[in-house]
Amino acid sequence: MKMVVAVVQDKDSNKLADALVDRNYRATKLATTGGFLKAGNTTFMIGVEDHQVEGVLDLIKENCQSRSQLVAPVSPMGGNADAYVPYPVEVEVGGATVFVLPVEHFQQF
Ligand code: 2BA
Repeated sequence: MKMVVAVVQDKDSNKLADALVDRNYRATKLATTGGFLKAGNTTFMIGVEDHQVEGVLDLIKENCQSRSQLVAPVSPMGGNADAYVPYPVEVEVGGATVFVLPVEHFQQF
């Protein structure tokens, strides 16, 4: 068994959740925050049999698109003004960041 952990953008999360239910995959959605943008994103935990991993990855790929996002400048406020960038910077946020982890034991009570 594997645990697929996928960090996706909030905009894609409902579409992906619906697609997972349609295909009978079980998932848990967590409200998370990206460390860099400090903006909300969504993390899915999807427990599947090994042979289902490719199907889940395809579904994530189909339902999550990459977009550019602007990072607002943060005032140095006593910090190092040399590193301060006074204008918004555009970053490309991926469709999904995915980790596939082995599951040692699975049990439901
Ligand atoms: P954030 O950490 O908010 O990152 C958003 C986007 O900002 C990233 O998109 C990347 O394009 C950029 N970025 C992140 N750290 C950067 C840095 N140190 N310098 C320059 N640009 C940087 P993605 O790479 O597609 O990541 C989207 C979200 O996925 C991340 O949101 C984070 O929540 C998660 N993520 C990405 N890589 C991860 C990892 N290795 N471990 C855990 N979570 C990760």
